[in-house]
Amino acid sequence: MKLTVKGFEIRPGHLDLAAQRDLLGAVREVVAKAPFFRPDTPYGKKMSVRMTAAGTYGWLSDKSGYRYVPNHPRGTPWPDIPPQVLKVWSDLTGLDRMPECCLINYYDAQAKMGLHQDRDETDMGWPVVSVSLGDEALFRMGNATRGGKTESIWLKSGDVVVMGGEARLAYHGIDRLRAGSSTLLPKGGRLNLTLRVVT
Ligand code: MD3
Ligand code: FE
Repeated sequence: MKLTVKGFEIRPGHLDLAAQRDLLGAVREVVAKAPFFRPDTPYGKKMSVRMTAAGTYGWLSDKSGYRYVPNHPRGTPWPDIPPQVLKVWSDLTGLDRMPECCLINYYDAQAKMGLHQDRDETDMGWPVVSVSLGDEALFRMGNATRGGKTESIWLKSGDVVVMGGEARLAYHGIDRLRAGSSTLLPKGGRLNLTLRVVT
């Protein structure tokens, strides 16, 4: 099924295998400096998705809520966003302004992300760019208000999505992974990079 929400632009296979491996190498360097952690939700459970970030800000969830912070929970600044990642942003958005956050989500075979809006950024006029690496994931998107119809699409390794316009404020989430659908990550699972202007 093709998503029909205005402002949702998918580039299937934007990254070839060599580019995916190159990005994966860059992500591993970030993760070596800023290890994955499982954020606490404000309602007391841990998220099933593991997270870390690169850039001047990383996104954090804990008992006090959601926000962007300049440091990893261990107290060190987030690593720089790798140049290969910035190139994806520039190539797809054509913007002069660079993203301030590259959130890195890791999904194991059981992980999922409930329907939510991304609204912790100052200006929702900037697009969000998402890069999928590894196992395929069932992405679901609704509208800017809760409830109502949703549409689903499988995001595959190398796909890049640009969310702007109405899609920028649409509810979205990840229902499940198709475990074993990609060999990019030796231990399986899925990485998602989301690039955002935060301030
Ligand atoms: C639609 N990540 O990090 S990426 C998130 O696959 C997030 O890890 C999912 O939702 C993931 O917040 C979905 C696709 C995506 C990212 C940001 C969006 C879709 C979006 C922002 C607004 C609307
Ligand atoms: Fe989101």
